[in-house]
Amino acid sequence: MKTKRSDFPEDFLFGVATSSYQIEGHAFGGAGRTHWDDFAATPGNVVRAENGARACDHFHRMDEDLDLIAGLGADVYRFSTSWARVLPEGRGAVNQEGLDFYDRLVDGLLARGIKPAATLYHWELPSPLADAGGWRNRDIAGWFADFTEVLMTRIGDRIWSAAPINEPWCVAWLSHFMGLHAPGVRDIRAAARAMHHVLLAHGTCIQTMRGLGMKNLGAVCNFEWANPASDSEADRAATARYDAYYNRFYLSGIFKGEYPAEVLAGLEQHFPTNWQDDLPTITTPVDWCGLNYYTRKNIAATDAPWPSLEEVEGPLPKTAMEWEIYPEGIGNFLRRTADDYSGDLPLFVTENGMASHSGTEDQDRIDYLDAHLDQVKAAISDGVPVAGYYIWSLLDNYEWSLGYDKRFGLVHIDFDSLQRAPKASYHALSAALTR
Ligand code: IFM
Repeated sequence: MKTKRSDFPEDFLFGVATSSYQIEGHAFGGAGRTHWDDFAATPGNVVRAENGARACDHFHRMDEDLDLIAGLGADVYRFSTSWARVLPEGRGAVNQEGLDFYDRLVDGLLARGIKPAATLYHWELPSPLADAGGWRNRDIAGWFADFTEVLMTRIGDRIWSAAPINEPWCVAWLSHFMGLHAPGVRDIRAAARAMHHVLLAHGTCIQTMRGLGMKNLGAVCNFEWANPASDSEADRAATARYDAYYNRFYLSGIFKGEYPAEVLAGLEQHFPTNWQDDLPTITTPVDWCGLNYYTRKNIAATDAPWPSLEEVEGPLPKTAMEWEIYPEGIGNFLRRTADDYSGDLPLFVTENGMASHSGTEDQDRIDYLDAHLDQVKAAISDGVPVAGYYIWSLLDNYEWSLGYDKRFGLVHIDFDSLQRAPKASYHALSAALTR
């Protein structure tokens, strides 16, 4: 690997990221049913109808996995907590075994000198809350605040940083407009409501954690660089619409208390009545901003109803996800986020990485990481306050509707034996991070 820790500022943090449903094994430890279990059980939604019932069995192998993080030389571990593991019905009765699990995880990290960075929601909504309308129901902001209170009353005193929701675009658009993630809805009004409610729940969660005295609270959004498929005016306007609902909507809400004009043009009629009254909650101050970045999309205009666009295949080399490799995108987004939204607040690349078919000899992953870290370095040289970088992911894991085939891990998982095998990228990174 070309990158070295010494290329970055002394206090720059390197970490790895995972999420609960993708690694833990949701059948274990008294967790409740989630809308991902339901979505995966519905024929046609997920490759081979795979689900997270066993995943990497991190629930029983946590110590081995924490040793792998320590062996890498990582400073910080970004994990998520499952709402249904803590509150199996989403509300009411607490599963003490779930709280005990996250308590052991946090203590296990601290014992190894690794900072715990928690994300409260990474997509596994408890099924009873999905029955009650899930992200379409405004009450979710209160349900989420209650979950936050229960969880963080137990572990918040030892958490280094926390973010409410991973990738609001996926929670809202991918899941309620495109229908590709649970709950698999394809409905513009549902999507608009989910977009607004996910931001409202972000705000109530931040307020709850502040109330508990927690510090270092942020937001984690995902970004795809939007590139016009041609130079035509129509394609450029379509690209601006894509950029608005994908990349700018959530930052605009959180940092400016407004929604982009291009989004209001298509969605205002579908937002909840008096949505503007929620903006003070949505803009509750945060301490940092996290960017998840993987690829760019090439956008062309169509005659379909708003947003009247489609993605077209681009010419760049692709990962196993068929995503174009476009490292410049992360540099562009870091600069734009600081310039237009977050100012001097620390920025973190909270996810970056690739799915590869190369097995344990994954030089392609090493090259991908080097190329993206070069862009992060350049942004820092330009004065952008980037404070850390997390690789997605520590382990090969459950890649949602694509099942277990898309391997993002620095560590290979044999999904029969559950044996862990560090890949070439793990060893290269471990050497790069040596102090
Ligand atoms: O696996 C996902 C993760 O859950 C959220 N961010 C993108 C990753 C790769 O698709």
